[in-house]
Amino acid sequence: MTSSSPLPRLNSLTLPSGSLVHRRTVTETGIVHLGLGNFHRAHQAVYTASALDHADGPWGILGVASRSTAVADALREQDHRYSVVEISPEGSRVSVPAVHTGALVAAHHPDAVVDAIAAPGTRIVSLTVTEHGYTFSPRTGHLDLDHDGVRADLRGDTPPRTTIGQVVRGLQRRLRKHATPVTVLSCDNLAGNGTQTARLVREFAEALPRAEANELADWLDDGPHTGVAFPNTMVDRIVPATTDTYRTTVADHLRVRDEVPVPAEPFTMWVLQDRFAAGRPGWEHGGALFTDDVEPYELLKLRLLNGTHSLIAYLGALDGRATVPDAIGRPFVAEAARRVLRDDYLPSLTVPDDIDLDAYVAQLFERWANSALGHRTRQVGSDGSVKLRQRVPDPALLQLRRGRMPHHLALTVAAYLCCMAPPSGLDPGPHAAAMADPARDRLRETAERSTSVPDFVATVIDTGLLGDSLADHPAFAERVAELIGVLARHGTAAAAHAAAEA
Ligand code: CS2
Repeated sequence: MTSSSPLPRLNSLTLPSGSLVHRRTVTETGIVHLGLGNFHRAHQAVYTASALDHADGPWGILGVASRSTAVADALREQDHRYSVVEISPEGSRVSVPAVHTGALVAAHHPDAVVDAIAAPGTRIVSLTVTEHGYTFSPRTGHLDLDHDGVRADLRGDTPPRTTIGQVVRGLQRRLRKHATPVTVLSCDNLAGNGTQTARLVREFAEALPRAEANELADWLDDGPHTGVAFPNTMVDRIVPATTDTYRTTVADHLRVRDEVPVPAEPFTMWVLQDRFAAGRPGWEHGGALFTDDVEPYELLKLRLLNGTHSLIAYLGALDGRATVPDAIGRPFVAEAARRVLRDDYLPSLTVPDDIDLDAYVAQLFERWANSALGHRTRQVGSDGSVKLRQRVPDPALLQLRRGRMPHHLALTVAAYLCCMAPPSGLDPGPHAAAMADPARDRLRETAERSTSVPDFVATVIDTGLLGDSLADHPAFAERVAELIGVLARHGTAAAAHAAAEA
């Protein structure tokens, strides 16, 4: 804090005037949102605030955190207010969306989540649970029926704990009580996120005892009786983790204490299919774009931004860089980013007519270089086993089938594996060590059992780290292994040069 006298806590009474505070009082909950992290609070919530500024509607949001109590507790203490701090090199801009009507923690109140999804007033169930939260098998992409949580949720003797379990049990209760239509809206970085969510939901429903499966089948079917819509969406805004710096910024700007502000870049984009079963807020008033054909936008963003982001994070971490702007500031990382984007991702894309590609790419580099944001390599590098599955295999296969080696996609996988299970002689450093990943232990065990780096990479690819199909192209695993060898012997920059020179 910059002030010596303690500041009052942000809440509905201390909302200061003269700042960017949305002053409405939202009372009716129409949206149940699973995943109360920073991204949702700086993206969908902000669009919802703009929609409600334009016209009232029943679009208050009940935010559901999966396990962590910190945000939900703080929000309750702050009458569900928090601030969004937009950070650019030119300065910060603070606003308070004020669209949440409640906050709960699913792990503590699992049945309340099912009830909320089933409530007649709920029109949209939205999700930002990260790639990891969808409990699909990285190998097959299907619902992971061996996952302990999925198995428990299918047995159903306790309230559901997985996202897909919560959604299906909520829909089941809804169907039994009143069968009012509802939209399930995935806002995560999955290719075809609505389509994938619909499939995972149906796979869960089909794995239930026959009578329950039959009961749900019609309602979930994409046919005339369907009661549930699953629109596809492309979401984009870089949102780092909260630190004390941002709490101080809010204190300076608003003269109140906010324990859970959300930092975000100024850029924001949302493209959605307009297929809602029970209405939606006027998100277009916040700048959202509605179109029938979301896929080209999704793939453009998922590959050019997210795919390249992964390479920047892994190379940067191995090079000792804590943040994405520090990493992209290294000329060899910037060059590798340019090459993966242009040579390996771009040929797999159809660029939407309204996107000026050169401007889009130039803007990506500016966004990554936003040093005021301090986005950490460890944050982008976490959960690589589930993220890379969405980013790398399809464009890699396209190139391999055309007879071309996607060297910088191989470099992405090589750098990722060096962060997770480094070959002997390589110290990946603290930023790689801090990356959380559900596959880390398995990758280490595989490395220990392997006779050589090529043997390790082949096993990892053959056992489906990037889906099934790359196993048909052993040259890809060989190239990954070569680049790991260069990285271990000569360093990160040398590996990037080796990828570029091939
Ligand atoms: C990042 C994304 O962590 C990651 O994997 O690539 O979170 C990225 O910052 C957002 O998708 C930007 O919209």
